[in-house]
Amino acid sequence: MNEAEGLRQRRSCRPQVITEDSPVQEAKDGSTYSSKVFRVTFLTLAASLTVPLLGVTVLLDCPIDPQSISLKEPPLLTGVLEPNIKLRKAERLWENQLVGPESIVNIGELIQYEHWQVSSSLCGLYQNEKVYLGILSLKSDVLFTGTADGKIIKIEDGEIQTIARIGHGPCGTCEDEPACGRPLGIRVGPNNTLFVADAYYGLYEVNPGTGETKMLVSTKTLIEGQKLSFVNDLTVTRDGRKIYFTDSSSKWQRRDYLFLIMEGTDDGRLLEYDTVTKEVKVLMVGLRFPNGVQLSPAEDFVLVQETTMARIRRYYVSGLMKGGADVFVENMPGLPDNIRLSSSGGYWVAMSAVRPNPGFSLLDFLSEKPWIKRMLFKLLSQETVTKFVPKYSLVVELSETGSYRRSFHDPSGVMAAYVSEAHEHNGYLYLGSFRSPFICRLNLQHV
Ligand SMILES: [Ca+2]
Repeated sequence: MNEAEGLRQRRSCRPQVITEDSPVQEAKDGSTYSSKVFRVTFLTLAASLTVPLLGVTVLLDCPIDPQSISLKEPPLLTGVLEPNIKLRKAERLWENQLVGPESIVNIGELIQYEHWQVSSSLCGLYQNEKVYLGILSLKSDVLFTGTADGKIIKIEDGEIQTIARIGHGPCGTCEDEPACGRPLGIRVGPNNTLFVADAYYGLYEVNPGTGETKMLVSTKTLIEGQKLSFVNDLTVTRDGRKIYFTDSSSKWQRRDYLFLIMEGTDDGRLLEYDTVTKEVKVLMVGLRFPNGVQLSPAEDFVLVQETTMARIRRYYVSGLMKGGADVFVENMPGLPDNIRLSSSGGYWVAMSAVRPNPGFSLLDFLSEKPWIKRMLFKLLSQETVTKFVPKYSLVVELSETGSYRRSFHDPSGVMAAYVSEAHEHNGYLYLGSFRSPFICRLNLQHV
């Protein structure tokens, strides 16, 4: 129904309210004049608002086709999952100097160089003399991350430097994102080369010294007849031969991640790229928002975060179970993003949305009510719906078998917001974020 029709309805109802409330009728049914006026006015008002609203919701297109998803009751936040404020002990680094550092790696560089001293001559009359002083070694800790404005940056001695860019500007809005590019997962391969998963462009190798980029898998190439629309994360074998990576959806792009979650789209895949044969294989299909990936320390399986289902799947890549798959952790207390190794042989999992229990979980409430989701997205934008999802940052450490070891919380995301990854390095957890303008660093000795 359009606005003009709505107005016509309201106009046709109003006069009747006044004229029908005659003293004769009042005497017949015994009700007071004022209560009847109130009742009729209320019903008229309700009808005049409901009818156009229903009309609008029926006529409007819904951008998603929501599926009913069955989730178990969320786990109780007790024991090791008991809420705390340990994440608030983190410190913010490089605030407002970078945006959305989703994934983080460190390269501990051992730089060796010959040290010469040049003795200068007076007024350049004589040729300079170089005196050899020996080999000098310098251990430098360098951090790399990909940001929301499409850059791959290097942070050394506190200084931020852009080393590469896979897409091109302008950047900054959702419309710009496909051309700008969005580096998400980042890993270090053998010889300190970087491997990057760009949501819009695909899989790339980046030279951290020169910034030279080399395309490995393009999103323009169909893989088994299906396109890659949302390349998310990657994990690399120690020998650099195989790269396992996720494509979260072939329908939705990164900028529409809320549509992907709310629709429950199940077209995500786990893929394998062979750096020698250059072949891409599909290992898993039918995943609902496959996100972070991590090879086990023994490199016998790959863990895949299945965000919409709040669980971690496992795919065996070697040994007797090769080609098999099972669930590593089910029914998690939040929606898992990236997963990284912990120094104790387990895994760090970052979550930016939790499923509180006790408490109300909007995501669980909506999971089996596709009609509410349809109505919601007919009327509201993704950005508006996002505001209804409470901000809550949660990082859990899992043991090698998938049990919870410890958890760090920041209810309301006061210090660490929108966490996407927990990367452990030298006794610290570096917390990546898909939208915050900083990196958080948590000293593990203080929690
Ligand atoms: Ca991710």
